[in-house]
Amino acid sequence: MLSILRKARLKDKEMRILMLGLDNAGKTTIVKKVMGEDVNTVSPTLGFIIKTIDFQGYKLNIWDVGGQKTLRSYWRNYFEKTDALIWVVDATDRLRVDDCRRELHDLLLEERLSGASLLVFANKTDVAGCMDQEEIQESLQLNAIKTHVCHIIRCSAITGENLEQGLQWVVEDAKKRLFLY
Ligand SMILES: Nc1nc2c(ncn2[C@@H]2O[C@H](COP(=O)(O)OP(=O)(O)OP(=O)(O)O)[C@@H](O)[C@H]2O)c(=O)[nH]1
Ligand SMILES: [Mg+2]
Repeated sequence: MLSILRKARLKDKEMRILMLGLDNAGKTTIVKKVMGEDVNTVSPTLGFIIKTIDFQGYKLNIWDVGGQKTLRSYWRNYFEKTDALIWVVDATDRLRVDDCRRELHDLLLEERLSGASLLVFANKTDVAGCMDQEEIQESLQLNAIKTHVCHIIRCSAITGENLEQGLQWVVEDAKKRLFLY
């Protein structure tokens, strides 16, 4: 039933994307940059923000949810009807990479997210000395993920590098699934 509804929405060229990750990862900055808004005025998200982006003929409803520790228990309120999950990682934050892995793997156990594909944005790669894609892939144990289609891409919300390529993957992957059912 869920897959039928999902398919119907995809046919309408509309997708619901849930964007999560630890606080300070750059989720809100990514959304702002994609929308062409000023990225110098972001502040921590205390609830959630929904932004609709028109992307290659698709209407992407992006749910950007605050990642502070005290807010993470609310993430579950946003799982319903998610077509794709975007997990944003701060590539400069080596100290919390274990935290980041735990939160991600916990999330993937959630049944309501079982049909969603996963894009990992390795963000802030404009910063010298940050973790590279391979290091993040290892630290987050992305290769161990068997339950979801998973793709990692390095990006920068400040320069805009690879943001569109990331969304492109999400849309392409959704299109592929449309023909699977
Ligand atoms: N250098 C650099 N800084 C970034 C990048 N993306 C975000 N930042 C900075 O990181 C800080 C946090 O960004 P936010 O977008 O608020 O992070 P968030 O993930 O939305 O955080 P919460 O809302 O608390 O969950 C801000 O000071 C941004 O300017 C990036 O790609 N490169
Ligand atoms: Mg935010």
